[in-house]
Amino acid sequence: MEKTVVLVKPDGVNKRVIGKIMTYLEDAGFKLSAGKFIRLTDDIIDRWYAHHKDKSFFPDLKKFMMETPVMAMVWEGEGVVAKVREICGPTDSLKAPKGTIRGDLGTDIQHNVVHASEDESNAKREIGLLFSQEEIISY
Ligand code: FUP
Repeated sequence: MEKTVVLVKPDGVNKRVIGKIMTYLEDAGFKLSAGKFIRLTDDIIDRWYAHHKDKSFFPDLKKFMMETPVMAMVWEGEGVVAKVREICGPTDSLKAPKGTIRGDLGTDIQHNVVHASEDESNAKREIGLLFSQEEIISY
């Protein structure tokens, strides 16, 4: 079954909206396959955001992602990758419509509460960076 990775970022952890975020995804019919707090390291962030490494915002983004542990989750379901991206809304919380996670709970482009895998190949890559096979259950 298709899987995707969702991270509740440090702003979401500090705002205490982990449960709310899980409810958006459960209410959409998806199943939680794995979940744990992880303190992202320098090395994981370099690999996670390899495509952004040369951008001016990268040092700030890295610092932000290390402020607290993140709640890392694997969600499963039909079409889960694209549908979860829709539920999260566009990257910039200020432009995200109400009803999306970022529109309802985010603050700006950096403090956008959640990460969700971009496509299936990235989902597989991200699962491999954060989870072992034994940590993931299938329904
Ligand atoms: P997304 O796929 O929606 O997570 O967005 P991107 O891959 O484009 O960006 C990843 C993260 O970089 C965003 F979640 C927030 C951060 N970012 C900034 O802080 N400033 C920017 O101008 C663009 C992205």
